[in-house]
Amino acid sequence: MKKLYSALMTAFNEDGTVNEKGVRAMVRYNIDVNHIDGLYVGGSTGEAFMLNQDEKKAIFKAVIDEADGAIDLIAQVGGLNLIESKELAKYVTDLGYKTISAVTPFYYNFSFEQIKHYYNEIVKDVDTQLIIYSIPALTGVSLSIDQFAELFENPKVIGIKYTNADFYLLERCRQAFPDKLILSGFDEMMLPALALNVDGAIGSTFNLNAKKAKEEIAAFEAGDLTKALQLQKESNDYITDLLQNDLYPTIKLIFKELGVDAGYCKAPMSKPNPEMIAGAKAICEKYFK
Ligand code: SI3
Repeated sequence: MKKLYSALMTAFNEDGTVNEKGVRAMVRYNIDVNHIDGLYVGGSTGEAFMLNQDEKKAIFKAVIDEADGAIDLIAQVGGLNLIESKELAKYVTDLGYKTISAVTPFYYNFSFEQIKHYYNEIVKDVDTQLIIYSIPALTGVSLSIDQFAELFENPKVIGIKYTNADFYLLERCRQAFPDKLILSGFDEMMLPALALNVDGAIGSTFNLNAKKAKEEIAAFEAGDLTKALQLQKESNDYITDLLQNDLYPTIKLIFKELGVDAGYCKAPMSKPNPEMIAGAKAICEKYFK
Protein backbone atom coordinates (compact mmCIF):
# COMPACT_ATOMS: atom_id res chain seq x y z
CA MET A 1 0.00 0.00 0.00
CA LYS A 2 1.20 3.49 -0.81
CA LYS A 3 2.16 5.51 2.23
CA LEU A 4 0.83 8.78 3.57
CA TYR A 5 3.07 11.15 5.50
CA SER A 6 2.12 14.40 7.19
CA ALA A 7 4.61 17.22 6.85
CA LEU A 8 4.91 18.05 10.53
CA MET A 9 4.30 21.63 11.63
CA THR A 10 6.31 23.41 14.29
CA ALA A 11 4.34 24.96 17.13
CA PHE A 12 5.75 28.31 18.17
CA ASN A 13 5.05 30.46 21.19
CA GLU A 14 3.89 34.01 20.49
CA ASP A 15 7.48 35.28 20.80
CA GLY A 16 8.71 32.90 18.07
CA THR A 17 10.37 30.36 20.36
CA VAL A 18 9.58 26.68 19.78
CA ASN A 19 6.74 25.22 21.80
CA GLU A 20 7.85 21.61 22.24
CA LYS A 21 4.63 20.59 23.95
CA GLY A 22 2.69 21.70 20.87
CA VAL A 23 5.04 19.79 18.55
CA ARG A 24 4.52 16.65 20.61
CA ALA A 25 0.74 17.18 20.58
CA MET A 26 0.73 17.26 16.76
CA VAL A 27 2.85 14.09 16.61
CA ARG A 28 0.32 12.40 18.91
CA TYR A 29 -2.62 13.61 16.81
CA ASN A 30 -1.00 12.24 13.67
CA ILE A 31 -0.42 8.86 15.30
CA ASP A 32 -3.58 8.47 17.40
CA VAL A 33 -6.20 10.20 15.25
CA ASN A 34 -4.79 10.27 11.72
CA HIS A 35 -3.18 6.82 11.90
CA ILE A 36 -0.56 8.27 9.63
CA ASP A 37 2.21 6.12 8.14
CA GLY A 38 4.89 8.65 8.85
CA LEU A 39 6.03 12.22 9.40
CA TYR A 40 8.30 14.48 7.38
CA VAL A 41 10.07 16.51 10.04
CA GLY A 42 11.84 19.81 9.46
CA GLY A 43 10.48 20.63 6.03
CA SER A 44 8.77 23.69 4.60
CA THR A 45 5.66 23.03 6.65
CA GLY A 46 7.83 22.85 9.76
CA GLU A 47 9.04 26.41 8.97
CA ALA A 48 12.50 24.85 9.29
CA PHE A 49 14.32 27.41 7.20
CA MET A 50 13.57 29.95 9.93
CA LEU A 51 14.92 27.80 12.78
CA ASN A 52 18.37 27.77 14.30
CA GLN A 53 20.42 24.60 14.72
CA ASP A 54 19.54 24.09 18.39
CA GLU A 55 15.83 24.48 17.67
CA LYS A 56 16.04 21.94 14.85
CA LYS A 57 17.84 19.47 17.10
CA ALA A 58 15.30 19.92 19.90
CA ILE A 59 12.44 19.22 17.46
CA PHE A 60 14.09 16.13 15.95
CA LYS A 61 14.70 14.80 19.46
CA ALA A 62 11.17 15.50 20.72
CA VAL A 63 9.56 13.94 17.64
CA ILE A 64 11.44 10.65 17.73
CA ASP A 65 10.89 10.45 21.47
CA GLU A 66 7.14 11.09 21.13
CA ALA A 67 6.70 8.75 18.15
CA ASP A 68 8.57 6.00 19.98
CA GLY A 69 8.86 3.74 16.94
CA ALA A 70 5.15 3.87 16.03
CA ILE A 71 5.59 5.44 12.57
CA ASP A 72 8.21 6.19 9.88
CA LEU A 73 10.15 9.40 10.36
CA ILE A 74 12.04 11.37 7.73
CA ALA A 75 14.30 14.17 8.95
CA GLN A 76 14.80 17.07 6.54
CA VAL A 77 18.32 18.33 7.34
CA GLY A 78 19.07 20.41 4.25
CA GLY A 79 19.63 24.13 4.06
CA LEU A 80 22.20 26.68 3.04
CA ASN A 81 24.79 25.86 5.66
CA LEU A 82 26.37 22.57 4.59
CA ILE A 83 28.39 22.21 7.79
CA GLU A 84 25.18 22.44 9.81
CA SER A 85 23.34 20.05 7.46
CA LYS A 86 26.09 17.47 7.90
CA GLU A 87 26.00 17.95 11.64
CA LEU A 88 22.22 17.50 11.65
CA ALA A 89 22.51 14.36 9.50
CA LYS A 90 24.85 12.89 12.10
CA TYR A 91 22.66 14.10 14.96
CA VAL A 92 19.43 12.54 13.67
CA THR A 93 21.21 9.34 12.68
CA ASP A 94 22.51 9.00 16.23
CA LEU A 95 18.97 9.65 17.50
CA GLY A 96 17.73 6.70 15.45
CA TYR A 97 16.22 8.28 12.31
CA LYS A 98 16.53 5.83 9.44
CA THR A 99 15.87 8.28 6.61
CA ILE A 100 16.98 11.83 6.03
CA SER A 101 16.05 14.30 3.33
CA ALA A 102 17.65 17.48 2.08
CA VAL A 103 16.20 20.31 0.06
CA THR A 104 18.15 21.26 -3.06
CA PRO A 105 20.41 24.16 -2.03
CA PHE A 106 18.81 27.40 -3.16
CA TYR A 107 19.30 31.18 -3.50
CA TYR A 108 22.85 31.23 -4.96
CA ASN A 109 22.11 29.56 -8.28
CA PHE A 110 24.42 26.67 -7.48
CA SER A 111 25.75 24.63 -10.38
CA PHE A 112 24.79 20.97 -10.62
CA GLU A 113 28.35 19.98 -9.59
CA GLN A 114 27.91 22.02 -6.43
CA ILE A 115 24.50 20.46 -5.74
CA LYS A 116 25.95 16.99 -6.21
CA HIS A 117 28.80 17.79 -3.83
CA TYR A 118 26.25 18.99 -1.26
CA TYR A 119 24.29 15.72 -1.34
CA ASN A 120 27.37 13.51 -1.31
CA GLU A 121 28.77 15.45 1.64
CA ILE A 122 25.54 15.22 3.65
CA VAL A 123 25.47 11.42 3.46
CA LYS A 124 29.25 10.89 3.58
CA ASP A 125 29.68 10.28 7.29
CA VAL A 126 26.30 8.67 8.07
CA ASP A 127 24.77 5.36 7.12
CA THR A 128 21.30 6.88 6.82
CA GLN A 129 19.50 6.83 3.46
CA LEU A 130 18.60 10.17 1.85
CA ILE A 131 15.62 11.46 -0.13
CA ILE A 132 16.21 14.48 -2.36
CA TYR A 133 13.70 17.23 -1.57
CA SER A 134 12.85 18.81 -4.91
CA ILE A 135 10.54 21.81 -4.74
CA PRO A 136 11.36 24.07 -7.70
CA ALA A 137 8.54 26.57 -7.05
CA LEU A 138 10.18 27.63 -3.78
CA THR A 139 13.86 26.96 -4.48
CA GLY A 140 14.05 27.89 -8.16
CA VAL A 141 16.09 24.68 -8.62
CA SER A 142 14.87 22.15 -11.19
CA LEU A 143 16.76 18.92 -11.62
CA SER A 144 16.67 17.04 -14.91
CA ILE A 145 16.27 13.30 -15.28
CA ASP A 146 20.01 12.97 -16.01
CA GLN A 147 20.87 14.98 -12.93
CA PHE A 148 18.62 12.83 -10.71
CA ALA A 149 20.36 9.79 -12.23
CA GLU A 150 23.75 11.25 -11.36
CA LEU A 151 22.69 11.89 -7.76
CA PHE A 152 21.40 8.30 -7.54
CA GLU A 153 24.90 7.06 -8.40
CA ASN A 154 25.47 7.45 -4.67
CA PRO A 155 23.71 4.34 -3.26
CA LYS A 156 22.74 6.21 -0.10
CA VAL A 157 20.51 8.50 -2.19
CA ILE A 158 17.35 6.45 -2.39
CA GLY A 159 14.55 8.68 -3.60
CA ILE A 160 12.84 11.98 -4.30
CA LYS A 161 10.27 14.02 -2.45
CA TYR A 162 8.73 15.36 -5.61
CA THR A 163 6.91 18.63 -4.92
CA ASN A 164 6.45 19.69 -8.50
CA ALA A 165 3.54 19.98 -10.90
CA ASP A 166 5.65 18.74 -13.83
CA PHE A 167 3.96 15.39 -14.44
CA TYR A 168 5.95 14.69 -17.58
CA LEU A 169 9.16 14.73 -15.56
CA LEU A 170 7.49 12.67 -12.83
CA GLU A 171 6.50 10.00 -15.35
CA ARG A 172 10.03 9.98 -16.80
CA CYS A 173 11.52 9.64 -13.30
CA ARG A 174 9.18 6.77 -12.43
CA GLN A 175 10.16 4.92 -15.61
CA ALA A 176 13.85 5.65 -15.23
CA PHE A 177 14.08 4.84 -11.51
CA PRO A 178 11.61 2.02 -10.83
CA ASP A 179 13.44 1.00 -7.64
CA LYS A 180 13.73 4.48 -6.15
CA LEU A 181 11.28 5.88 -3.65
CA ILE A 182 9.19 8.71 -5.09
CA LEU A 183 6.88 10.56 -2.72
CA SER A 184 4.68 13.26 -4.18
CA GLY A 185 4.43 16.64 -2.52
CA PHE A 186 1.46 18.60 -3.74
CA ASP A 187 -1.57 17.32 -1.84
CA GLU A 188 -4.00 18.88 -4.33
CA MET A 189 -2.36 16.80 -7.09
CA MET A 190 -2.12 13.50 -5.25
CA LEU A 191 -4.38 11.58 -7.62
CA PRO A 192 -2.42 12.35 -10.81
CA ALA A 193 0.75 11.49 -8.91
CA LEU A 194 -0.78 8.17 -7.78
CA ALA A 195 -1.66 7.48 -11.40
CA LEU A 196 2.02 7.85 -12.25
CA ASN A 197 2.81 5.26 -9.60
CA VAL A 198 4.44 7.27 -6.83
CA ASP A 199 5.12 5.33 -3.64
CA GLY A 200 3.15 7.70 -1.46
CA ALA A 201 2.60 11.33 -0.58
CA ILE A 202 3.90 13.86 1.93
CA GLY A 203 1.93 16.98 2.71
CA SER A 204 0.87 19.72 5.08
CA THR A 205 -2.87 19.32 4.63
CA PHE A 206 -2.78 15.65 5.70
CA ASN A 207 -2.24 16.85 9.27
CA LEU A 208 -6.02 17.33 9.32
CA ASN A 209 -7.28 15.47 6.27
CA ALA A 210 -5.42 12.17 6.49
CA LYS A 211 -8.55 10.06 6.75
CA LYS A 212 -9.90 11.23 3.40
CA ALA A 213 -6.48 11.09 1.74
CA LYS A 214 -6.05 7.51 2.93
CA GLU A 215 -9.49 6.61 1.61
CA GLU A 216 -8.47 8.09 -1.72
CA ILE A 217 -5.32 5.98 -1.83
CA ALA A 218 -7.36 2.87 -0.95
CA ALA A 219 -9.92 3.66 -3.68
CA PHE A 220 -7.14 4.20 -6.19
CA GLU A 221 -5.45 0.95 -5.26
CA ALA A 222 -8.77 -0.90 -5.53
CA GLY A 223 -9.15 0.46 -9.06
CA ASP A 224 -12.13 2.66 -8.17
CA LEU A 225 -11.06 5.79 -10.00
CA THR A 226 -14.48 7.42 -9.80
CA LYS A 227 -14.39 7.28 -6.02
CA ALA A 228 -10.73 8.37 -5.90
CA LEU A 229 -11.53 11.38 -8.08
CA GLN A 230 -14.54 12.33 -5.94
CA LEU A 231 -12.35 12.17 -2.81
CA GLN A 232 -9.64 14.27 -4.46
CA LYS A 233 -12.31 16.82 -5.40
CA GLU A 234 -13.55 16.96 -1.80
CA SER A 235 -9.96 17.32 -0.54
CA ASN A 236 -9.30 20.07 -3.04
CA ASP A 237 -12.34 22.03 -1.84
CA TYR A 238 -10.80 21.90 1.64
CA ILE A 239 -7.26 22.70 0.38
CA THR A 240 -8.55 25.65 -1.64
CA ASP A 241 -10.26 27.03 1.46
CA LEU A 242 -7.06 26.58 3.47
CA LEU A 243 -4.91 28.29 0.85
CA GLN A 244 -7.32 31.23 0.64
CA ASN A 245 -7.21 31.69 4.42
CA ASP A 246 -3.35 31.49 4.73
CA LEU A 247 -2.24 27.86 4.83
CA TYR A 248 0.04 27.28 7.80
CA PRO A 249 -1.59 29.57 10.39
CA THR A 250 -4.98 28.21 9.38
CA ILE A 251 -3.95 24.59 9.90
CA LYS A 252 -2.70 25.60 13.36
CA LEU A 253 -5.95 27.41 14.13
CA ILE A 254 -7.98 24.36 13.10
CA PHE A 255 -5.78 22.16 15.28
CA LYS A 256 -6.68 24.50 18.14
CA GLU A 257 -10.39 24.10 17.36
CA LEU A 258 -9.86 20.34 17.55
CA GLY A 259 -8.24 20.62 20.98
CA VAL A 260 -4.59 20.45 19.89
CA ASP A 261 -2.43 23.41 20.89
CA ALA A 262 -0.41 23.88 17.70
CA GLY A 263 0.72 27.37 18.73
CA TYR A 264 1.60 30.11 16.27
CA CYS A 265 3.63 30.49 13.10
CA LYS A 266 6.95 32.30 13.28
CA ALA A 267 7.34 35.83 11.89
CA PRO A 268 7.50 36.83 9.13
CA MET A 269 4.66 34.28 8.76
CA SER A 270 1.35 35.85 9.74
CA LYS A 271 -0.13 35.96 13.20
CA PRO A 272 -3.85 35.17 13.18
CA ASN A 273 -6.14 38.18 12.79
CA PRO A 274 -9.90 38.10 13.53
CA GLU A 275 -10.80 37.47 9.89
CA MET A 276 -8.37 34.54 9.63
CA ILE A 277 -9.63 33.07 12.90
CA ALA A 278 -13.23 33.27 11.68
CA GLY A 279 -12.18 31.67 8.39
CA ALA A 280 -10.42 28.81 10.19
CA LYS A 281 -13.46 28.20 12.39
CA ALA A 282 -15.66 28.05 9.31
CA ILE A 283 -13.33 25.57 7.58
CA CYS A 284 -13.22 23.43 10.70
CA GLU A 285 -17.03 23.48 10.97
CA LYS A 286 -17.43 22.66 7.27
CA TYR A 287 -15.00 19.75 7.04
CA PHE A 288 -14.20 18.41 10.50
CA LYS A 289 -17.28 18.64 12.73
O1 SI3 B 1 6.90 20.32 4.70
C1 SI3 B 1 7.22 20.05 3.54
O2 SI3 B 1 8.36 20.24 3.17
C2 SI3 B 1 6.24 19.53 2.62
O3 SI3 B 1 5.77 18.45 2.68
C3 SI3 B 1 5.89 20.36 1.57
C4 SI3 B 1 4.61 19.93 0.86
O4 SI3 B 1 4.92 19.58 -0.44
C5 SI3 B 1 3.68 21.08 0.92
N1 SI3 B 1 4.32 22.20 0.25
C6 SI3 B 1 4.46 23.35 0.86
C7 SI3 B 1 5.28 24.36 0.16
O5 SI3 B 1 3.94 23.63 1.92
C8 SI3 B 1 2.32 20.74 0.38
O6 SI3 B 1 1.75 19.84 1.28
C9 SI3 B 1 1.44 21.98 0.25
O7 SI3 B 1 1.41 22.69 1.48
C10 SI3 B 1 0.02 21.62 -0.14
O8 SI3 B 1 0.04 20.82 -1.27
C11 SI3 B 1 -0.82 22.88 -0.38
O9 SI3 B 1 -0.38 23.54 -1.55
